[in-house]
Amino acid sequence: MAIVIIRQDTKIEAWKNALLKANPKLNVYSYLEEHPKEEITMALIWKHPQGSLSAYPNLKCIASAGAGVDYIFDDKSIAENITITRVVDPYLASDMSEHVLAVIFTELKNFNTYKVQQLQVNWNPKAYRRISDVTIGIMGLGELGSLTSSDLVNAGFKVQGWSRSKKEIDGVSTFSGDAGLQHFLKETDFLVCLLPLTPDTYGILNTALFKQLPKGAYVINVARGGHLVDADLLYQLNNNHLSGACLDVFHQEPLPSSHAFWKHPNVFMTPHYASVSDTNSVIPQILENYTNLMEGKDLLHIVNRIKGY
Ligand code: NDP
Ligand code: OXD
Repeated sequence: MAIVIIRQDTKIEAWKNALLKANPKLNVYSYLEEHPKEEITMALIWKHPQGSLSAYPNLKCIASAGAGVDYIFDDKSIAENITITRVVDPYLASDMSEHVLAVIFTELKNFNTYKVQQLQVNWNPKAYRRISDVTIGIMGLGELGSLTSSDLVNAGFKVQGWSRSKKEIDGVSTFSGDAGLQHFLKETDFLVCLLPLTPDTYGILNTALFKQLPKGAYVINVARGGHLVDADLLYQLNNNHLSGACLDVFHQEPLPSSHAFWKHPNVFMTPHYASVSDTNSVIPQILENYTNLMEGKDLLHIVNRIKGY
């Protein structure tokens, strides 16, 4: 039995070294080196080349090195009987929560406006808002959304959450399903998308949804680019229904240089780096799953293929 690491960024060696540091006897390979394909039972992957997993006839588990698995479902060559797991990690959740809080405070205090004004040598005070002035709405109350909601409550915000099934989170007003969405949106001043990307959630951030937010609402998309209809966001920003947006994720990454978001004064962008799997923190769950796989035991953090997350 052996593990292959497949990803197209520069992090293969870091993951391989971290696995070997934790267990020097492990058989672990980069997909770019010569390796015995029939021995591979687990593939640790992140945005792999589509079709590349078909090279492994004895593959039993695909372990996503991140929380999202939409890129795995996009690969139609993957056999139905292979178990898919994903990362559930305290740093992944707390890093995301810290990112969302930072964006909201930056906006309340007008820091982006002041940075632009500073570069123009322009001294121009603008009224700030307080925590008590706004309601935050979190779409998706899973591992990341639930911690983010609780941290916002602890910071003093009024917080609402929306998910597929109804959730109970201290201090958070929760809504679920299509019926709950309308009520959730009408009071939401800062909308945070933390949904997985599935056929049900693709394009959910669109004109029909934006129109249900109060005028001046601010949109934060830290989930996937596919949730957002870019043209609809631009339209609502340009007609001043929405006051701004902070985007970490895009349909195409890196975002093409010709895209209107780059130069839009009310769009603030980060390069898909809101929260990144911490190798040292994540390795133990990968190794535990590898051992479980060898011993025929249940795996941790299995993705539900029907739900798509
Ligand atoms: P989880 O699977 O733990 O939670 C998903 C939540 O979304 C659940 O509450 C689920 O509802 C809800 N949901 C799913 N489908 C629907 C739907 N159709 N309608 C309403 N609610 C729905 O995911 P995580 O919290 O771990 O991660 C969320 C996403 O964040 C990831 O899929 C990934 O795309 C993104 N991400 C982005 C990062 C970045 O750096 N930008 C980093 C890490 C993750 P229910 O509880 O009822 O099932
Ligand atoms: C993830 C991500 O899904 O980094 O983990 O986007």
